[in-house]
Amino acid sequence: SGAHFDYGNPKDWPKDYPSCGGMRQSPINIQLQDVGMIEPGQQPVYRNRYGAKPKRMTITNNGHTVQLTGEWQKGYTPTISGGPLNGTYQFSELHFHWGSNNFVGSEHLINNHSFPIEMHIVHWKETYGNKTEATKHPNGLAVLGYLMSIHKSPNRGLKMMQMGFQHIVEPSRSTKIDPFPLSFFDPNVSRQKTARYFTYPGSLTTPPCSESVTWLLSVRLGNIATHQLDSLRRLRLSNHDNHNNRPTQQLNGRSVSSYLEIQFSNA
Ligand code: 1SD
Ligand code: ZN
Repeated sequence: SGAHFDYGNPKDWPKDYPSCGGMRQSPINIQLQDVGMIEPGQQPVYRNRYGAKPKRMTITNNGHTVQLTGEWQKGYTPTISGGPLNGTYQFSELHFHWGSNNFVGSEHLINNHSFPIEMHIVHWKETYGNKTEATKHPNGLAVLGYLMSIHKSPNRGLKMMQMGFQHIVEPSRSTKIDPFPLSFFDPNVSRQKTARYFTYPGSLTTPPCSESVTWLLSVRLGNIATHQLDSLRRLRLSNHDNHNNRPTQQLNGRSVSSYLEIQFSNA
C-alpha cells in the first residue's frame, strides 16, 4: 500500500487520515465481564475451504507487516460466513502484528492482557464485488483475529512463510512461496474443533482506519515458537519501527458479543 505512517506517533494518524479519529476504531481492550454469552440456537461462524491448497502464494513486506496472498482455482477461494455476518466474505490476505519483545505485540487486549502476536485474516463481502469497494461500507470487511501465545512447537503456516523471508527483509519486497492451505495456521496443540469468538464492529487498525470491519477474535492455545517471533522482528519495517501494533481505542458505547466458530478440516 502507498500509505505513509509509522508506529512512533499513532496519535497523529487522524491528521492525515481523519477516520483514524472516528468513533468505531480498532483495536480495543476486551473486558470479559462486559461480553455477552453465546446464545442458544445462535448460528456459528463457518470457515469454508480453509483446507483448499492454492495454485500460487506470495509473501510481501509492505513496510508495516508481512502479508500472505494466494490464488485459488475458480470457486476455491476460502470464505467465511455465519455468526454475526450477513452473506459470504472472501479471503483477501493475512498478516501479523507483533511487539519489540514477547510481553507485548497483540493489537487487541483481553482484560488488559497482551499476547505476543496477533494474526489477521482479512475477508471482504462478496456482494460488493471487490475489496476496495467493500472497504467503503460499514459491513464490507470481516477480519478473523487470532491472539496467539508462545509454545515449543512452531506454527506450521508461519513456517512455510519463513522459507521466503530471506527475500523480503527490505520493505516493498515480494516473493513466491510453496502453496499451502490456510488451515496450516490452525493450532496443532489443541484438539478442539470449535472455539469461542468475540465480535464487535470496528475499523482497520492501520491508516486509513476505515470503519468497515466486523471483528471476529479468537484466543487460542497458540503454537508460535519464540524463534518464529524473532524471524518476524528481523524483517525491516519503514521508519525503523520495531513493532506494528496500534494502541487500543475507545469503545464509545459499542458492545462485544460471543459466537462459536466451527472449523472444517475438509477442503
Ligand atoms: O494492517 C492491515 C492492512 O495491511 C490491510 O490489510 C488492511 C485491510 O485492507 O487491514 C489492516 S488490519 O486492520 O487488518 N490491521
Ligand atoms: Zn492487521
